[in-house]
Amino acid sequence: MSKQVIALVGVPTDIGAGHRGASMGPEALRVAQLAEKLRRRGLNVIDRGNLHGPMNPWQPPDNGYRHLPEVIAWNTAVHAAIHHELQADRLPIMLGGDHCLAIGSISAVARHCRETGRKLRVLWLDAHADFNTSQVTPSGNIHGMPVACLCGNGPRELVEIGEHVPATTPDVFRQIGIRSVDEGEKRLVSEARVDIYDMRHIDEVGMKRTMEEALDGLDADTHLHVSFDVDFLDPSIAPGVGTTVRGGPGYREAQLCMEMIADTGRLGSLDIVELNPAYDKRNQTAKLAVELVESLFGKSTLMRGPN
Ligand code: EXY
Ligand code: MN
Ligand code: MN
Ligand code: MN
Repeated sequence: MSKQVIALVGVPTDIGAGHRGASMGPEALRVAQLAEKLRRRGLNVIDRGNLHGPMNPWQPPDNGYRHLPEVIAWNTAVHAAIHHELQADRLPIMLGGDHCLAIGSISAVARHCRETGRKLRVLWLDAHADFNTSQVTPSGNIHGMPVACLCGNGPRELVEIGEHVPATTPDVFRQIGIRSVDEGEKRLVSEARVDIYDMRHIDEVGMKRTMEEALDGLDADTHLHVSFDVDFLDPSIAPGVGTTVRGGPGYREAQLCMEMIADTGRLGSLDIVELNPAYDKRNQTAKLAVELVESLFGKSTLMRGPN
């Protein structure tokens, strides 16, 4: 991993969210020195700057979706940019932006895995399952739908972004930290048998065993993608998101989660999404996200090796 180049791709939009402000996420992560901190760890980091797309027209849902044409445009750009970095053997970090953008990034990762004959595993760190459809969504916000879209359940233009339809299947996902799932969405995740490690599971068996379970079965041919929705974290440590849900992992649990992912040596791509500076104080949530990403790239807070 150490020789690999990391490419930061900023995607400044809140097009899929129910609150404005995640569009400022990429800049907040830069202000928190994401690139510099990773470079200090000896990693080679290129910042590609930001992608461009339509502005947020802030309209009500139309046929169960808010801003569908704009969500398609942004995700088409994300798919192309992330696939480009993967083809050049770089490790892309998508700086969101809201979580609808994972449709573009993960469809690109899935396509790259098919092209290179690798297996895909996605760790979905989130308070939410993001498995809604237009029929069951309480909001029409597409950031509540990316996992469903990636598994073929969504509007045709989003489902087809990855060329291969569906882009991927529910069995590649491991969802961790889940504590807010809508009624209709519960039925859908259970029918699709999505592997969900909810907060009750983490409370009962601890983060260590949860991560051992979620990471079980990885091998040398596995590409591990982490989709890190910052609302995964407990709002007491991470207030800078639009969709806080109390009862999430605390600082040490989140660190352990990242450290155990780092230990696998299989991390191939990352999304950092839903960071919303409009809700933050003194950029503390961005700084915490950067600290956790440092752990994801091997900075242990424990005295087990070079820091
Ligand atoms: N499940 C709710 C909805 O679909 O409206 C909330 C979704 C929030 C999605 C966030 C960011 O992960
Ligand atoms: Mn590759
Ligand atoms: Mn999410
Ligand atoms: Mn969420």
